Amino acid sequence: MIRFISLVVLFAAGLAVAFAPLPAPSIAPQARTLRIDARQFAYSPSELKVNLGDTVTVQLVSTDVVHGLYVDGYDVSVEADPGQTATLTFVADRSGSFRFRCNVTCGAMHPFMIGKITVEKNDLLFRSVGLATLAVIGVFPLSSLLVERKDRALAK
Ligand SMILES: [Cu+2]
Repeated sequence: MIRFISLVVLFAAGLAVAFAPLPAPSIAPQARTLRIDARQFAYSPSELKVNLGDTVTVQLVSTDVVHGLYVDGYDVSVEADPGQTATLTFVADRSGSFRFRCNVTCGAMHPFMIGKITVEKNDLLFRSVGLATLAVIGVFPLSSLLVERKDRALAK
């Protein structure tokens, strides 16, 4: 009976790990608007972080000459005229680190005008690790329950 209760407790814990809401930063995908200032020969900020599944809107503001922004791995780009803001929207559906670079020749140091966007996995990873841990723990009461049944059956 105690083993049965421990199984129920484990099952409940599994449900909690799988479905309980987590604190704010790791919640469902959001729409994010990020402003990036572009000037010869840098972006500001040059490093961005979003979560997997976020809808990312980049507002590229050029403060001197024409600049572009191309995101490696996503194959999306935008161009901003001097003093203007250009908008690029995409869904961050691939996790990892991606370079973004200027794709408009803007001067001598143009090839070095790069930045990085990191798309972080959301909480799915942590939930699956939690469930796997519970599954491993759960094997022990389950197996001892089965052994006990078999012992009882043999005793009869
Ligand atoms: Cu450039």
